[in-house]
Amino acid sequence: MTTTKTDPELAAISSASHKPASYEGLSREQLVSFYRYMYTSRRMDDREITLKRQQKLFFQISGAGHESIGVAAAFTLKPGYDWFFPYYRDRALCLGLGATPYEMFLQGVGAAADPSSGGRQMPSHWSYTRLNIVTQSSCTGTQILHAVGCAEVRRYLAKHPQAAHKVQGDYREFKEIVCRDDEVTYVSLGDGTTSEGEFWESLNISALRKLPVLFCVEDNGYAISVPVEAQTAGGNISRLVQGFPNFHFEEVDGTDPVASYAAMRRAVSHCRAGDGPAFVHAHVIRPYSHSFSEDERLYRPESERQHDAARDPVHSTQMFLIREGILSAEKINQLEKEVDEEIQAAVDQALNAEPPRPESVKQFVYSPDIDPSSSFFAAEIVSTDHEHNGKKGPAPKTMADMINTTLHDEMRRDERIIVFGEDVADCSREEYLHNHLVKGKGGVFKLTFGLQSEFGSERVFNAPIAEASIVGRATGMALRGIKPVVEIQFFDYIWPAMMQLRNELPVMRWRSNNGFSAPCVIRVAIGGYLTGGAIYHSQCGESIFTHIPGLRVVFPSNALDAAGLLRTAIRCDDPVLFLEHKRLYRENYGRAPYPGPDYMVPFGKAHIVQPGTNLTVVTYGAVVPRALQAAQKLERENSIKVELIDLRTLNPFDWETIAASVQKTSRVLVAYEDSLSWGYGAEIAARIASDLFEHLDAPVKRLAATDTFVAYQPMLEDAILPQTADLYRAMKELAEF
Ligand SMILES: Cc1ncc(C[n+]2csc(CCOP(=O)(O)OP(=O)(O)O)c2C)c(N)n1
Ligand SMILES: [Mg+2]
Repeated sequence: MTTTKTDPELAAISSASHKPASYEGLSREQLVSFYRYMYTSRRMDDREITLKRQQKLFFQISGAGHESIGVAAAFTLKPGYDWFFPYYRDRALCLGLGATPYEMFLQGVGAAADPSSGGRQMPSHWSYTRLNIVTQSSCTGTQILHAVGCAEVRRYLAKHPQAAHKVQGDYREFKEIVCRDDEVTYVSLGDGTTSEGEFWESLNISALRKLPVLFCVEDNGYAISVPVEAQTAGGNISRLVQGFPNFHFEEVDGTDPVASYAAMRRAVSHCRAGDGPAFVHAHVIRPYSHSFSEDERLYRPESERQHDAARDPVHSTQMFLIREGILSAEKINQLEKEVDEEIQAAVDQALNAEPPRPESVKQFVYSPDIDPSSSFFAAEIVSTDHEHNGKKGPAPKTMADMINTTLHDEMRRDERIIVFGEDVADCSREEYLHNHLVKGKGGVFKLTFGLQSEFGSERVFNAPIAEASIVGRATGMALRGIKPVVEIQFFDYIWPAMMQLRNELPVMRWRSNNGFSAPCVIRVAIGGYLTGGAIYHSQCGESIFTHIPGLRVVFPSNALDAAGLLRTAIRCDDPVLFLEHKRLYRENYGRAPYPGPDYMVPFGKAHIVQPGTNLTVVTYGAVVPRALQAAQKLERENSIKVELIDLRTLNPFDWETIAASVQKTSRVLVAYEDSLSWGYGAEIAARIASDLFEHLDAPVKRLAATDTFVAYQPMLEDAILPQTADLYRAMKELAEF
């Protein structure tokens, strides 16, 4: 037995939910077409397995046993209208929606013309832009949060239809929004995947926001070798999810085409009507091993496999058609012959397809349409003539105020921007705000203060404490053309979102060969020097993210740069991790007058904080003011002139400015707040050592935190993080080397 349900129970589910005579609204012709898709799907799996044995493709994972529920979903949803986040067993679904066998074989052979990924992803990693089938990864469960974010777009545009308008001059020029007011977002997953936290986060948020997400759990009783009773408490996911409000629930024999169709139809109609999410739990089988690389006979006895085989949906549907007099055995033979010929032709064609060019590997890591390093983003400061303290000229703003003002500016300019995160709203209980009973919070650092009051609760709202979902939902929204500017409250708590930040958000464009992309901004409060911040409120760790291709990483050191860089981050077409140093939020250093609502700073352009001739210091973030103090003291006391470079953005970074400076000074110190070993400065130091060796008169030096955590006791914190005195000493030693 592979499920906790007994056969009579399954039979009861099946017969209770369909009346054979009317086939639940499926016509006889539709049933024939239903079977055709099922048979095509199975034959394609078989064919791929043969091709894999012949080493003509490189991997195989089958959708065998999942065909009925897949085609049922395809028959009840609309390709290019509804949205699809399928998983790897959804071949039959994708065929039913309009993907062709040829397209699928192209992915198998890794052809340049593979519409899903251009040879970048394994087979069965579906992505078809024309059908709204969104690129998927191999990670179990990450896609569910994307589906949630995607479904939120319908909810948002219902209230803000103007947001869909196309606008020239920023990412919107390249991001079409098409949204239907009754669209449904389908997402599928296996029984094992229901153990992932992202699944539960998705259920919660879909229920909370009454989103039109159709969850389809394809329960084949196994997750590789782990049976469902060892995976799911009580062995049945339906029982566990019953308490979520606003859901429509179905539990169905997913090998039965008519019952599957009926269940899907009810689920779709609940979602379409806007009544909330739906949950279809389909009991299916897995007649083949997990994948080609796996042998299920190691953990499943022959008797159990035989038992599964008796429920094979392709076989039982064929029998059903004959029994009902819908197709004769002869007609079935003819249909199967036609399909076999179609598959043969598709294989022949795919085997002759060109592979991708090796030179193409760097394409689509970033947007080909907007280069955030270009001079387009070098917008001028517009001076504003306000009075302040009786003096002429605008009041200098802190970095915190400047970020807040920039968010206000950009939200006024661009209705596609949505802000959410933990505590970012002014007040979730809107009536308190409206009745002026409270002033509002607007973030633990108050950076988003007043946004909800100005732009409303559909544009600015609190998210559950679930960081993966903050990034995953943002990804799903951004895929549709919305621009989420979300907040992770503390860098120290970014780690639950790591899977989304490493394997999903920055990979969308590359893995779909530019079919999909998810430009959005993740604002994160980072860093120490807090006097009491301790281990879990002081972390850096930026190099972990600069190591991720596809993700822009920004780290401003002053108010003006924060405004200019945040604007570039929002208007550009790539995902951006925007790191805001908490210690700099309200510092006197780096305050600046408001530069106007269009001020931008391009990425990858460092700022020379002060020019010098004896020594170069390369740094960023909160080390900048400390290094400046040290450099000024060094000049005062020792007449050593330091050229201080503030990188401003870490990916991309400004190699030209570093190289020009080191060629001039021949000595360089790379300083950063994070712990020394494997840190961001290691890459810069290695590059200087490798490319500028002949220009150096001294070894490349690094100064950074100790290889420990950041302690609470201020004396320990001082000893751990690089201080002005440490910087002074290191600069002096290097200058005197
Ligand atoms: C996050 C993550 N962990 C582990 C894996 C390896 N893995 C791939 S499929 C799989 C089992 C999934 O089981 P289930 O969700 O039941 O889907 P099924 O393959 O049975 O259809 C595992 C553990 C993965 N791909 N992603
Ligand atoms: Mg499974």
